[in-house]
Amino acid sequence: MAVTRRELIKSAAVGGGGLVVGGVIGKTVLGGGGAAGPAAQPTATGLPQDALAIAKQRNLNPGDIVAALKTYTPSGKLDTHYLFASGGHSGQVWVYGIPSMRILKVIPVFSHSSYQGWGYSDESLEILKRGQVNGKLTTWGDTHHPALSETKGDYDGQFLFINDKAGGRIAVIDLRDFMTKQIVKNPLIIDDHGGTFVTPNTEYVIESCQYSTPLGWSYAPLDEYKDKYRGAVTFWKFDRQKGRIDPAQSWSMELPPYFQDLADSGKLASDGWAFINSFNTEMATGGDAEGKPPMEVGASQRDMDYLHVINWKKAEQVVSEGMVDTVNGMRLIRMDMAVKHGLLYLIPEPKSPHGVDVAPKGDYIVVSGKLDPHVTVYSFKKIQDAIAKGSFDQDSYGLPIIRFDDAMEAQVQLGLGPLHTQFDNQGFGYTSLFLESAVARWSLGAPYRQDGWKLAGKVPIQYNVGHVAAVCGDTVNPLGAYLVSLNKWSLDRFAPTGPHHTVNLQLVDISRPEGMQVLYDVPTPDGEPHYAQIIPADRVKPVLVYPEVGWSAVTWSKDPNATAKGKERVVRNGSKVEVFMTAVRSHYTPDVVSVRQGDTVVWHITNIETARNASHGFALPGYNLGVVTDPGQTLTVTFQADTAGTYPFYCTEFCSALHLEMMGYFLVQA
Ligand code: RUQ
Ligand code: CUA
Repeated sequence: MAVTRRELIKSAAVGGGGLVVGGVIGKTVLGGGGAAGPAAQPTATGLPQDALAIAKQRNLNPGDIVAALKTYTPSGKLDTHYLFASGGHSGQVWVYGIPSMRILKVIPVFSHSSYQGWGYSDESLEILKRGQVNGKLTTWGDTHHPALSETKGDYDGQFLFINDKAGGRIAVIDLRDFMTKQIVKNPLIIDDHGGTFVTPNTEYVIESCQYSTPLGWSYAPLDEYKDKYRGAVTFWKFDRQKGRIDPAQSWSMELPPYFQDLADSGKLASDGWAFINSFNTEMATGGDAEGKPPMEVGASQRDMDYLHVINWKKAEQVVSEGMVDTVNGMRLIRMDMAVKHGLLYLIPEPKSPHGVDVAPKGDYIVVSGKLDPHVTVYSFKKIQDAIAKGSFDQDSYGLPIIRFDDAMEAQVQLGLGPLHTQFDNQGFGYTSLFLESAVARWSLGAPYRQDGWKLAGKVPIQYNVGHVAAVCGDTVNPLGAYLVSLNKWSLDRFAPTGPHHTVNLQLVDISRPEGMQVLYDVPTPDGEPHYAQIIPADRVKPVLVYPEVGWSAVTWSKDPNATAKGKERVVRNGSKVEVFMTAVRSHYTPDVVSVRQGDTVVWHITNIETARNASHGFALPGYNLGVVTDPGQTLTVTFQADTAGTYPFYCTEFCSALHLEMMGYFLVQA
């Protein structure tokens, strides 16, 4: 039945959005009242149509309504910021929009994604293979810390780096198409944690070890821990022109087998330096079955662990002069060289430290001890003065230890279980309090604020907050506005879904001097984000279709196997069959491919669409193959036709009204 324009208008007038919005703005919220009349009748949702009546029935208080108005993003309106969050042991990266907290994309990195064909195309498999660990194709990861590329200490929106704690690996994602382009395996360490952090012009991507092993993780018994086990930090050289890490230009520094933890790069005042904290300077190795203290007890005996302070500019010099060993192909500065050339210093830091965060001007370094109610603030100037003065203590490896009182600027009591700190544009720091389930706001001393180092407020968080991320909150120009707390436990926040609970991300308004306000909760569907970064959306400039038809997302140039319309073909060469196929709504050309059992099939697919959104999938049941081509993209799948049979292939993306007809036959004759 055709609907007339008049009927449309009439239906809109009775129940439609226009009237209700008018009611909210014009009458209910601003003007009050207005619960009478037909709009007040409950609908099938059980809710009345009048805004104030809805608020009343849903038990929304004025704060809730303000939060809703600050986050609600009407259909068709875009978010103003991107949040790039690690996906924890999903091995992926997630992209959210702020303030709506809508999930925009999952970027497959270390793990397969059948939705995006990641790990099934030759191109993505090749990237995963280069990142193999111990010669094993490693199809998952534990992503922790995303780092946006920086220019002069500000996010430039070009690249994103992410580490895999479980594999000691780093990935490079190009934000032109939000795709992973490279995975590098660290040849010295089997796991990492202090990655990724970039130097202010993305000269280097920093990755440091977590759990010590002999370098290259060769075997050594635990009673040789002190002599044979080591930590390490790697400075991966980033080639911005190529958009790739260059392992040949990268180098590492040997560190003591203290479990290195979070890291941060110096900037402005401290440009050229890097900071890494550590725990287990006790060098505990477990052994509870033999009557030794359990690992976590053994690793928490001392009151102080060590902040590692590294002069990477000078280290770069030492590397270029060849004063290095080469271990597994990686240039390595040994500890004795580091001491000799003044590249590495330690500073005591209290008490099972976790986060280390450099303040926006690079002048202060903030360390959080998980078992200490304070954050400890070190002055970079004091550190430099202590180095110049040259009176140090020494650890058992002969590394110089700067005395705590010589380097410490302030200790600010915040609460229980401080972990990670971000900054805003008002001279405040924001520190997660894990044990207290809160975020503390505190004022930095001069030159940031005149009111001195002190706590300035807290907001409760649901629950067990790990990292926090504020807008550009770890750059030289933090912008304040929003903070997202990445909470480990959600407990009672969401409708239950069985015993495995989701993680909870909370959006917090930090723009108001009078206090912070939690605006919105969002459950994460598949992983545990550790760190995240927030960038204004207009700094990221992705392409909407690939620049030319026949484009390789990997080489960012025309793919030699691109197939133009009309040039589709099947080429047999002995037992190798090469298919040059195009995909366009709603057809594959060719749509019948016949081979003989045992043939090697190399199947090139070019999506010849130039229209935004017109992606086509390619599913080949029976061969465990499923890939997706985006508009303009060419990719390849190679496989052995090892099992005879009749295999319909089809498009997995509902691309058109004739999407179901977008299929063909792959015939394998015995
Ligand atoms: S972290 S556990 Cu950044 Cu607090 Cu990895
Ligand atoms: Cu192409 Cu569905």
